[in-house]
Amino acid sequence: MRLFGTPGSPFVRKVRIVLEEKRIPHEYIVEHGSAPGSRVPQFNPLGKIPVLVLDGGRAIYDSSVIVEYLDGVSGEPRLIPAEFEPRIEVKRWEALGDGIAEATVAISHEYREPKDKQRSAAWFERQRLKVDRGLAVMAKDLGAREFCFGERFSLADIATVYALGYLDYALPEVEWRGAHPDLARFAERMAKRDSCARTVQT
Ligand SMILES: N[C@@H](CCC(=O)N[C@@H](CS)C(=O)NCC(=O)O)C(=O)O
Repeated sequence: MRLFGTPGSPFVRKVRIVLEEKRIPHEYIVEHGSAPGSRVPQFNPLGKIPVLVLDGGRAIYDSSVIVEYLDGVSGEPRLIPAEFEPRIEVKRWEALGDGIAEATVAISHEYREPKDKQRSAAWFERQRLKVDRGLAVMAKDLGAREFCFGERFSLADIATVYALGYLDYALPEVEWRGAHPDLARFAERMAKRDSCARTVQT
């Protein structure tokens, strides 16, 4: 199978951590959907990365569906619980990670526009609130526990890793560590994990 993506994308990192955790053989192709001649739109009509292309040519997107596919077709370690309630809870963490990452992507892309073309201060404030409120809920729900959900590493932990990692990468001025020491402690521990260390955005 082939994964199309770029190292800067938090959603691609999500999938790469899952591939590493589950040791699934694959080819990682660094390609953005809007690059001239990109093959991404041919596999994902939305032109977005990540997109996973199976050996027979079947394409899977977006990152949530890819992760569910990878977890379903391979064995241990299971990253999404099979049982209904735990499954919903882990997927809620994923939604939170995605939402924080989406708001961070939106802010950092907007910063690249010339000052006079940028959106209003109210728009920036709305995006920033998504990040701040999202982090506060992550911190509260994690508390002093070792893992975001249950007693073992899961997609909930991965969601927190790519959301916080992308924040550091794209908006380093957001000082979340001081406000959320539990998240800081968690991030420090996760940074030592192979799958997280190998996919870190620099
Ligand atoms: N919900 C999608 C989001 C993917 C996404 O927004 N990818 C960005 C890169 S971070 C992209 O390809 N953007 C190009 C575009 O929107 O045209 C997922 O989880 O895969």
